[in-house]
Amino acid sequence: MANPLYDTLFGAHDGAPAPFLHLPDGGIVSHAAFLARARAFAHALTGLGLEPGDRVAVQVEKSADALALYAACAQTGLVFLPLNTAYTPAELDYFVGNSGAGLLVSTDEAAPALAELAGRHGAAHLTLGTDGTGTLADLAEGQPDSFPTVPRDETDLAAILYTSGTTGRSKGAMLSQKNLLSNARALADLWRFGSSDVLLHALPIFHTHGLFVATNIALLTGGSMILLPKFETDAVLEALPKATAMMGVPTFYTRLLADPRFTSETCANMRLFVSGSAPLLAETHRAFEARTGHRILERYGMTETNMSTSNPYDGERRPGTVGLPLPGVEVKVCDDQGTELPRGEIGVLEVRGANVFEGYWRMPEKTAEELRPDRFFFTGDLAVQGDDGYVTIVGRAKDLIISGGFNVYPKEVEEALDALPGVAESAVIGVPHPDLGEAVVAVVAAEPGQSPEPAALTAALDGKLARFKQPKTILVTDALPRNTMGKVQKAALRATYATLFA
Ligand code: MCA
Ligand code: AMP
Repeated sequence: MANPLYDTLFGAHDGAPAPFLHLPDGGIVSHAAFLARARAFAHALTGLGLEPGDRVAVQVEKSADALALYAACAQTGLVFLPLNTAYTPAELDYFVGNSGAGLLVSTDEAAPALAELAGRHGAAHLTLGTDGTGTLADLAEGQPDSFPTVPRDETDLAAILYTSGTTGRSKGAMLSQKNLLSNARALADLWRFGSSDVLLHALPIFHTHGLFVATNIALLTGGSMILLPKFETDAVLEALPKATAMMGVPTFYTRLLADPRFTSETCANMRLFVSGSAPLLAETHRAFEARTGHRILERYGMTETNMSTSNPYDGERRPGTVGLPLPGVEVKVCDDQGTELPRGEIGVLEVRGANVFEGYWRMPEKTAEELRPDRFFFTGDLAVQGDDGYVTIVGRAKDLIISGGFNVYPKEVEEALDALPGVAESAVIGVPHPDLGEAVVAVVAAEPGQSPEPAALTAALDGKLARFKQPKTILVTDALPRNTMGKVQKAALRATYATLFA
């Protein structure tokens, strides 16, 4: 195959009149029309002088055109680099600089701040709106209807997704065509997706979950998606009766359950609900089944590994577990030396397979720290595997907070807080939250004689950190609790504030 990713996900549906996207305004985009739009974008991109392997950084709202840009990158051999729409220009600066992107595509609204930023890094800058507007759309106007797909190998990079780390700057996870395709095939097969499926898509499209797990499966199988701009309960309740499948973070499911209008009737046409990105409480699983008769299928993955385990479609979907390794994926639970532990013991989960990424962009040392020479990837998640193979995620060896499915690394928030006047030091923790699963909370020790106001600290973080990373609550104290070694006792803080949002 000349370009496995493009040919398999996109080109296979060339000319197909079947719907691909059902839009919020009632419009329908067929596979054929979607691909025609992608070809026009492909001409626009190559017309800028971009070469295969160049990175295209994209911070745009969710839309049919945003997905067509992803398809155009696949067809031209460009590396798609999607960015959270919540990131501030200060955060974006790093991603554009570190990736050496040749092009930054942003919204019109962000253009004034980002055009200068792109120029500073030697990247071109274009805009893309949600309604067919923007300078990329202008360039696509009147382009020829055909485009010769650029040949690529399955080991070539398809995408880079930045993930934060417990220390230091974010790392760009390099995902090859093989990584994406092998996972899409395994999941579509396991979850029985077909061309008649209608996937309700309310996730963002700048992460693995919404972009690769959801969209790639619909593309691979020639199905369609109801493309909602975001999760909003009313819109989801209205769309659900027309859908056959939905994928979401646990917050989607707790929000649906909190609404009495959500009943088994709403799900009359549904065959599958999938959850991931954060732990789904067993009680949510049970309440969902009691309300709808559906057993949510929980799966587990990471940006670096795509999906690694899943509960079965036909067999037992066991609440509180993330199921069995996917076909072609090996998992093992190890001690901190990397030695495999007997079944039933808790350790760090390691993963190997065609799903596992190629390494961190231009960070060979970081890659070597987490990707072992035998290609097992160190996930940083604490897990236990039963004799029957089912994996349960029991915690995290890494200092990570997952809020509503978004990852927040305490270190990044602590560094931003520590730099503010009146702050001696800070400890950022995740506290159980009924809606978000975990909420970001900061405990700040004031400098002697100072009493910084929480509201002023929050205001000072604006523009520095995306809002989802900002603490929902900042508590000011005289000193942080420390153990005899002088280390801040985050576990004690978590226990103290465990019921803050109860
Ligand atoms: C929005 N806000 C949040 C979050 N989302 N705060 C904390 N955590 C969040 N997740 C803040 C906004 O900054 C804003 O703050 C206020 O909440 C309202 O914003 P809005 O956009 O209306 O929020 P929402 O509609 O309530 O969004 C919550 C959400 C959304 C629906 C849970 O965050 C979401 O769709 N999450 C899914 C994330 C996801 O796809 N994760 C997959 C990555 P203010 O009022 O202060 O301005 S993980 C992954 O891909 C791995 C591989 C995997 O396994 O899947
Ligand atoms: P990300 O870095 O955004 O790819 O997030 C990956 C992390 O999300 C994993 O390392 C886990 O900590 C967490 N995660 C994903 N799916 C699940 C799940 N089903 N249960 C528990 N944690 C999960």
